[in-house]
Amino acid sequence: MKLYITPGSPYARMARIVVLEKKLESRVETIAAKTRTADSPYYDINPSGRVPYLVRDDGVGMEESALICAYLDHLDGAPQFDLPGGDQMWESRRLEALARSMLDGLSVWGREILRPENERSPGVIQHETARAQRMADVWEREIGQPLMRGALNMIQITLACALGLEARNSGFLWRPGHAKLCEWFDRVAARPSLKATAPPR
Ligand SMILES: N[C@@H](CCC(=O)N[C@@H](CS)C(=O)NCC(=O)O)C(=O)O
Repeated sequence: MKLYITPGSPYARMARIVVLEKKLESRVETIAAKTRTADSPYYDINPSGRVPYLVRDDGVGMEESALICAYLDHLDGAPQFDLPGGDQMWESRRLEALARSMLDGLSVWGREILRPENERSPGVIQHETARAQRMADVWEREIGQPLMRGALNMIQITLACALGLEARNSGFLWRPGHAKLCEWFDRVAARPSLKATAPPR
């Protein structure tokens, strides 16, 4: 299989973490794609131009980090990162949505600061800065949840990839006042799969 990524993409990082956690390196070739470039040859592979993108062994391509992570996790018939069902179903899905919401906002902010300075929108940056602060406050309250403390799952992977964007965005200062979140993040970020996929600064 081929997994198309960019080194700085938090969504691609989620898929890269699953590859490493599931020891799929020999089955999945990770390829850096040229995104956001007119006429990139990558558009012939994935017309949306986004990463992550997984081209399966049968040649069929799939996008969306959640789908790709689930597919990779299920390859061996023993998924580890699925959210629980039963009594915990709605709570786990609520938390996953909360982590995804934070990540989506940070990605909008990240895209804005990658634009040439004269094209950046101060309004968008202000809006996303405030959203990220509010979301860090929420997560400081939620981080003690058993689902965030137990075995690695998709909620934890998503939140860790969101908070890890501090490396790429000097304005994303989520640590002050969030001691529990710092303790949680630093512990999860020390896992080999997270260290190996840490975004470039
Ligand atoms: N909802 C998608 C989001 C993927 C996404 O936005 N990827 C960004 C990189 S972080 C991208 O490929 N951007 C290139 C572009 O927009 O052309 C997912 O979860 O995979």
